[in-house]
Amino acid sequence: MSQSLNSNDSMTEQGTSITRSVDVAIVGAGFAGLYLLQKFRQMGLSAQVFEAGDGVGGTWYWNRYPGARCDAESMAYSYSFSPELEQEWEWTERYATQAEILRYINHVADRFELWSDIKLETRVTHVNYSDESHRWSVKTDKGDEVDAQFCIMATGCLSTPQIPNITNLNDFAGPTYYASQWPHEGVDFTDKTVGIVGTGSSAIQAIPVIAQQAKHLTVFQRTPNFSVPANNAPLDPKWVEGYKKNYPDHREDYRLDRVSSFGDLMIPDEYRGMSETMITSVPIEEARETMERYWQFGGAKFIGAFIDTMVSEEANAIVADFVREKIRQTVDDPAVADLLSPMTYPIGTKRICVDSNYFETFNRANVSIVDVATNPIETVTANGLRTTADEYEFDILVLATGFDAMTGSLLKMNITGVDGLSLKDKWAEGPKSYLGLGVHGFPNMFTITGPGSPSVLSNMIVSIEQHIEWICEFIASMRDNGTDYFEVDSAAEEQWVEHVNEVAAATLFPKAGSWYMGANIPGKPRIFMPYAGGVAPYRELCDDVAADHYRGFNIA
Ligand code: N01
Repeated sequence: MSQSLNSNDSMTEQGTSITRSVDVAIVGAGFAGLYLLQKFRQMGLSAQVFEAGDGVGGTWYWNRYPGARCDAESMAYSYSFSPELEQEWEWTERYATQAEILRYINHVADRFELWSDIKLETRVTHVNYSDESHRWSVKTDKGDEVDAQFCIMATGCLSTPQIPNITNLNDFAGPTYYASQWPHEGVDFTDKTVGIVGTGSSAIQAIPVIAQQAKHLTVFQRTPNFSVPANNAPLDPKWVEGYKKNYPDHREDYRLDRVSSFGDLMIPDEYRGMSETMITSVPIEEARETMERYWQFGGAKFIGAFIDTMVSEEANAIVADFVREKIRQTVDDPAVADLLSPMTYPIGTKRICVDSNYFETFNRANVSIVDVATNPIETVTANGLRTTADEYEFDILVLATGFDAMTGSLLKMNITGVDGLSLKDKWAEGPKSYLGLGVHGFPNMFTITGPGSPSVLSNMIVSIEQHIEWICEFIASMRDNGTDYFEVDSAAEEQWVEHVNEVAAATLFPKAGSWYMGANIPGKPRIFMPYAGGVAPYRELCDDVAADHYRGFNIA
């Protein structure tokens, strides 16, 4: 099925809409979309990127809520593909703020002159494969029509906000803000009373900051979360200088999982690498001492202090007890501490949160917590909301209610493949893919960090770069061999899905009603979506597939 790539690259501007035939259509201009564009240009391929936001940055464009910052450390949460870029960019804090990351990604778009092939404020509405031309047609809400050999979904894992099914949500007379769609001009909470629904990572970052400004903040909590202090700090320029000298080695450590997936840049040497110790094999005092050191060091690395935390209930309970004890020590009111202590799922099975003064915030006189698990929210009212027990009034409503994770954005786009098969139908019982990269029935389509890959269990930038480099090598090898068509083999897909499920079943992850499991979205199939086998083994496997003539991909 060989057609010469890049042979039909004509661009016609029709008013504000584009009609264009390209080698690659890319959906999304976050970290993945920008690097894809840069790579394809280097390969001499034409590409068109569509982005719904009016700027680049993806998750960092949308999530501007107060206190938003990354929970992976900044020196590692950045591209490694350009030595010049990594040397010239100066991160200022251990964990970068959303604003700093957005500046970085805009700098990348400027530096590599990416803007001309990105169409902003444009939402992709239809993505359809033609059985006749063997090409993809991509249509948008602005009337664009792009015809492409390959289509790549760089849509992010947490980009479709969940609208909570709370009765009369629109009845609230004051302003309502979603954490994931925060106004660019910010929100002034001075002298305002505020209600916030949700206590996930977003709320846990926002609550301490809103509390400092608001007259009163009421937190409506359904499920408490485990959270570890970030111990954020400015980066020491001398330390950064030393780190930058060895940047390639540090990057390799991340690629090969020689550090925790989340990051341990500033960690003293004795904590480097993944723990080899089982908590159940050491005396409890020694276990507590180790946990204390990790706690003081700060960050999500805490969850990797012992190797058995995510696979043994006994081990997990020791770690969870330690954190609950920390909550009791921090929160003055024992009843509030009890409410904030997670009891219903193993630690780490819902994404561990990383905070700055979250539990301390509940000692403030202007902060109160309402348990909406015991007394569920009945309805939003004009002045606030009513639970089965009481009525609450506030001026501003904040919803930090999460996302339709990993599949939400893909399923919104009306993607159809061979014989008009829709991705929605194909995934009706949960996402199925081969390596989280491709889907049987959807030839020449790739998903970046899709379900079935480590994605959200890893440093996203490391996984994004791995996927993109693997895809580009695949496309280059097809070109070298005079081919330009692939379809995932159905049996390879089945086997991979089975493997992903087996690996998940060997962990405690399925024991929580988490967004990893699709459990936060009513009616969504409960399947553990990411691949829990680890970043390094996964990379090795992908490389092995490539070396074995792209085993599992039928190429023509
Ligand atoms: O969303 P969540 P998030 N009534 O789904 C509650 C990444 N992230 O945006 O648990 C009442 O975790 C819901 O309650 P429950 C990170 O991967 C990263 O906070 O369903 N409550 C929960 O408390 C993270 O895991 C960073 O019972 C309702 C909350 O809303 C992921 O994004 C920062 C409700 C949703 O929590 C998602 O985090 C932020 C209802 N009807 C996010 N519906 C960093 O890098 C929902 N809830 C630091």
